[in-house]
Amino acid sequence: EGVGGQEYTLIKMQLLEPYPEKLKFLTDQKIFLVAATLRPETMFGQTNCWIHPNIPLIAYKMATGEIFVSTRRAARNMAYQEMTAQQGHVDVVAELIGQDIMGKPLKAPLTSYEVIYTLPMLTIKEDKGTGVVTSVPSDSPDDYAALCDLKKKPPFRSKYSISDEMVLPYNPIPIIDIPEIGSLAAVTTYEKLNIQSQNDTEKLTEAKELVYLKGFYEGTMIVEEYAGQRVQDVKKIIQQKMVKNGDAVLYME
Ligand code: A2H
Repeated sequence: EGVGGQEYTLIKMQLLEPYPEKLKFLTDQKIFLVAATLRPETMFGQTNCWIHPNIPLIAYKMATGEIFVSTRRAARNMAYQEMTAQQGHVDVVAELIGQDIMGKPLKAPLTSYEVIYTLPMLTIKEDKGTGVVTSVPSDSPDDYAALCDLKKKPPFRSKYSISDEMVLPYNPIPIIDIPEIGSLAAVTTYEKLNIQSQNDTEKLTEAKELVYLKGFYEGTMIVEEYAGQRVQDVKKIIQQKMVKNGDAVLYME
């Protein structure tokens, strides 16, 4: 678990009050679920935030005074990247599991949805990124498959106390156009390969191979201020803008 390999952008998804039971004592303090992404330019298309119901998470204080929520492993890495007040030390304020903050409202940068919700994804890995994943179903087959599972299966929603309003109004937002695939690449590919669920691993691997490379190398942005620009040309610009605005931080692992 060394520092210095992959660079992720951590998207600060702000938890809205009233806070869930386990975080109530932090009322009036700013709390962010921090989602690790390799595709900061896709944040215009966020529809929800994925967490795993059973993965342990912690809330901890950053050098800025803000509270972050992630796996303990990611927090430790941040403590060695000058993000916590004391080098190598994590100031833990609460211990949770995903389900404790499931179905909660968030405010996320760049997306056109004013409020989005934490929803369950069962394929999240505990040992990668922060354990918190932002969902962009227009461009990520994993995200679209998991969103479809929730939309298609009311018992899956109720199992995790997710209400219809947290899922049904949220649809993929066209943000990137890819030649021959179109502007909802993940949706088109999911349908073409007849993917059945988020556990349809083989087909999802194939879908991701089709969508990711083409999206990055041949994709063109179609959101207003970046319309017509190539994905690879705006990725860094959009990342830096979010960092400057306090909506994101960089993180290595
Ligand atoms: B990406 P890599 Cl639109 N478990 O963000 C499972 N998946 C995780 C994760 C975890 N613990 N942490 C991060 N991820 C996802 C956006 C996106 C992403 C798009 C397209 C492709 C894409 C929206 N979700 O990733 O194993 C996050 O999803 C392509 C690989 O470090 C993160 O970026 O390569 C990506 O996987 C990191 O995966």
